Amino acid sequence: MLLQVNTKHQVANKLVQTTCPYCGVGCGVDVVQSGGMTGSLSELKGSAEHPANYGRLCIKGTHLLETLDGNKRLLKPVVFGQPASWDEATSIIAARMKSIIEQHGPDAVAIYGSGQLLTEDYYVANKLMKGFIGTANIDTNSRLCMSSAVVAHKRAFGEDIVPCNYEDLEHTDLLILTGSNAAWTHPVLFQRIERAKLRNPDMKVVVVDPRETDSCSLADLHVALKPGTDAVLFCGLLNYLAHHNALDDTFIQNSTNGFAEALAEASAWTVAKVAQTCDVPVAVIEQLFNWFASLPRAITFFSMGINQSTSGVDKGNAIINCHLASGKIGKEGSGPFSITGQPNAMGGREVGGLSNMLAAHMDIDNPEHHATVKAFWQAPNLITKPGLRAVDMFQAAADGKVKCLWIMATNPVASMPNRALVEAALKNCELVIVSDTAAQTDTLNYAHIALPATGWSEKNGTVTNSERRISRQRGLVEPMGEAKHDWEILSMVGRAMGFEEAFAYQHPAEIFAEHCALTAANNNGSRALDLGPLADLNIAQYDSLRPQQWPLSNTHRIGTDRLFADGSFYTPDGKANFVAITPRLPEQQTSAEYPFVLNTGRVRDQWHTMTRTGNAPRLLKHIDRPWLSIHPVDAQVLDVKDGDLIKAEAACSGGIEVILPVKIDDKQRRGEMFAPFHWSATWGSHARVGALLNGANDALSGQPELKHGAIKLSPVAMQSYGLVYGEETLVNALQSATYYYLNTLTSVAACIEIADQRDPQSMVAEVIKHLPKDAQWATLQGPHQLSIVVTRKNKLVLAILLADKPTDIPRDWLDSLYNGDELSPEQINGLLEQQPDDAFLLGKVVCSCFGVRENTIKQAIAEGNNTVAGLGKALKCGTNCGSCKTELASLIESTSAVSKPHLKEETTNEYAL
Ligand SMILES: Nc1nc2c(c(=O)[nH]1)N[C@H]1C(S)=C(S)[C@@H](COP(=O)(O)OP(=O)(O)OC[C@H]3O[C@@H](n4cnc5c(=O)[nH]c(N)nc54)[C@H](O)[C@@H]3O)O[C@H]1N2
Ligand SMILES: Nc1nc2c(c(=O)[nH]1)N[C@H]1C(S)=C(S)[C@@H](COP(=O)(O)OP(=O)(O)OC[C@H]3O[C@@H](n4cnc5c(=O)[nH]c(N)nc54)[C@H](O)[C@@H]3O)O[C@H]1N2
Ligand code: SF4
Ligand SMILES: [Mo]
Repeated sequence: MLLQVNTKHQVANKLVQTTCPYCGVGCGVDVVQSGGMTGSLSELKGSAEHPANYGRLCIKGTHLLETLDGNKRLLKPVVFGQPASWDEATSIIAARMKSIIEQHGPDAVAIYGSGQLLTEDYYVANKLMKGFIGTANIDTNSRLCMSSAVVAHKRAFGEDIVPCNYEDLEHTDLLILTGSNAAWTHPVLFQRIERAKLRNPDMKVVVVDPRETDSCSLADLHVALKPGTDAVLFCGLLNYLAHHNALDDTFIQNSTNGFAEALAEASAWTVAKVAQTCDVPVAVIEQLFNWFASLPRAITFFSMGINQSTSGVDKGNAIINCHLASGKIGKEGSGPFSITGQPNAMGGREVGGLSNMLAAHMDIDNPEHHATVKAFWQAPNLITKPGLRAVDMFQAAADGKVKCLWIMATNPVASMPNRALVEAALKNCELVIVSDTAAQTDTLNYAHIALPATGWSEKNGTVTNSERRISRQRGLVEPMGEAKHDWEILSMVGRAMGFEEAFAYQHPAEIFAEHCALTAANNNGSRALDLGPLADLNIAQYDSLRPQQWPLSNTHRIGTDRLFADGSFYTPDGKANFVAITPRLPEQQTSAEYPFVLNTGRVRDQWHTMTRTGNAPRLLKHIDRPWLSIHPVDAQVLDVKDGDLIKAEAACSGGIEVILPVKIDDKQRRGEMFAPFHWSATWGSHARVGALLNGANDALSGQPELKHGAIKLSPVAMQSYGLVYGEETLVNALQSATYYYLNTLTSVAACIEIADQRDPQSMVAEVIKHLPKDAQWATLQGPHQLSIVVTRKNKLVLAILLADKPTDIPRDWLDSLYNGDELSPEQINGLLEQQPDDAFLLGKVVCSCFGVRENTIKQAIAEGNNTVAGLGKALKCGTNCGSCKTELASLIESTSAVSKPHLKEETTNEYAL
């Protein structure tokens, strides 16, 4: 009998593998594709065999498919406000750019790109600018992210190389997380660390962060240091190692330069002086130093709390110095581990996508490298000098020197410091081109030409993760609308500018092959980045490329797990360099007028400016609003309570008002405030945190100091507070009626939180003007609140719930009433009285995957389920993506009142240094 083959099923369902587009962990993702490239995607899971994640995903990765909303996409090119064809758009860009170059020279043109571009996109952008247009004015948001680590690597190792790999995290004795909240920002690595500690309970984890973050759930020690003092801490460690017989003299002798000078500079930093300067108890410092000196293996995992600093490069080298001195590098479970933020920041570094790099880890000022690249590209206009770095690029645009700025895959109006300057720069430019996937961003508001780019699931190419592993991001569906790939758009413009041959690409495989060939050109072992063995892949081989770690051996095509294992480095004499460090304070210092430190960063479920994660309602459940966290003692002094609005001002605000709801938080130091930077003007009338940071940056790396602003605060008195919830068009119509709003979208309806200087009663007239004619409405006015509930055929259309003080009405409750069912009279009354029923009083959702709420969890803990695994068994929470496990652990800790013996003491901290 013939076996019946169900061909329909085979065509319909295919398991495809790709890579998550968010963080630098670079997790492999499996998706079921139904109906081919024009079909649909479902059943997204972590790839079991991908070495970055072995099947795990965090919450952002898990909910990727929910972010692909076509309504939020830019679908057609728009040129000076009018829809245009691609030919029109690219020929206008080429003509305008050529005329600007003719009049003002190539440096009047700039590209501001992104670590979220694929390697192929990046390669073409870099080649076009540096080889053909003839300017190095191509920089990226990676400047804001890891440029300090790049310079620290180059100074110490001779090349921008991250020596460690993820497995090292599982084979170490001491893991220091410094300036990293990995539990929220690199969650899959954090899960790997968690598992490693379970397997080896002797492994020590130390968190160095002014705030007690969720990452502390795993910490044996939390060093809550005064912000900006990490270089002091690591200089002190170097000094301690020298005095405690913990140096690797042979390694220092054979493999390094400059030890004596570095130690001499660090010798002033005794434990007592470190403790005093970092404002941490002596016992805490001693414990950390003792562990580093005595445990055989140690990793220092560092991120934005180190890099985003005016002395970020020095901090990186202060860390590397300690690893070189103790020989804790190039060995399993040891090394300085700079963790990258964006999915392809590493790929960008590989192609040379920053303004001070040439290409393929080759240098602008090296004549041999220059000759190699010139010949390889057949470049008519190869650059001879570095270009502008991000902050300077926007300054140059504001000064009229840069006249054409092409912004690609980044949202600088929201994410750069000194928003006032960035806005002025874009207003001043003759031509602003923005390539984005989203239809609305703060930056698109300034675009003369908006170009729709393909996004994740459509894009096709490669990315490199934090451990140098190259993976494929595969095209799974056809581009939405008229969107084109970034490399395609750049190539079209390149051809329209007359460089037909150099930009004739038809497929990303051709670009990848060319990039790999360039890394191998005249290399002969002089650069670790040698992808030569991949330079001859054809399209089919490229399509089936499996994750690869570089450097690649010519014979075996396998990655070298750990670099520097042989004690040799990529400097001219093959030795690593110690760098003598004199710690410096942050430049944005507090003063009598601006007395508070502003720290900024990330939350667990949002990605940057929320153009993607903001589309997934589930990702807004963990935290649904911006905030400014304030220590309870400061709150008392400022006379503010949870939910009150507070205005933040900095010397550089430039008239941009920033107003945020207060969150009282005793997990940070007095005098220091924290705000997430995710919410932008697209998400709220006054959520523009970048306006509070002045753009001060590291002279060596150009990386801005985003963790240390100086601000003053004043409570904002409003007469009315509340929210408007319901049909999107009605809610939007009411935005104009509000002075202040936060904008969040729930699963089914639109919702804005508002505050207004008018009292609730006098707002009514304004509100009623907008009510739909075909609807019924009921109001209830009490002494302190006013509600309007609008229904159509008894179904909820709009609810306006106002009060004379901040309210906290659960969005989920409103969602459940807006489900298309008729409302009961009790439900309408509940709404009018602004009183949710019992089911909604169970607290916020902690586990978004299974919708498990805080109070349910606390109840279960009280009943004896005081392990994360136990809670998972009882309630399922934490058993899918696992992102909430750290929060479950903190709930267990706070609820069961059995706290770990953290080596922490109350210290009194003054505001000023
Ligand atoms: N959920 C989520 N994950 C992300 C991202 C996201 O947007 N959302 N973005 C990705 C990107 S691009 C990046 S760069 C990474 C960033 O990842 P992280 O660097 O982990 O994230 P941040 O929240 O910016 O900052 C980390 C911590 O630095 C601390 N810090 C501030 N000042 C100091 C200091 O002086 N010393 C020390 N030691 N610590 C300090 C802050 O309190 C904060 O907890 O996250 C990546 N992952
Ligand atoms: N205050 C403060 N500011 C910060 C930071 C901080 O800690 N504090 N962190 C800094 C850091 S580390 C980073 S990395 C930056 C991140 O800041 P941004 O890069 O500005 O943030 P994103 O929201 O990721 O912006 C990416 C944009 O590209 C679009 N996009 C997505 N995919 C594609 C694509 O394939 N092609 C194109 N053309 N567009 C695409 C998105 O819709 C979005 O508009 O923020 C920096 N700014
Ligand atoms: S940790 Fe999360 S955001 Fe980062 S790559 Fe993995 S799934 Fe994506
Ligand atoms: Mo970043």
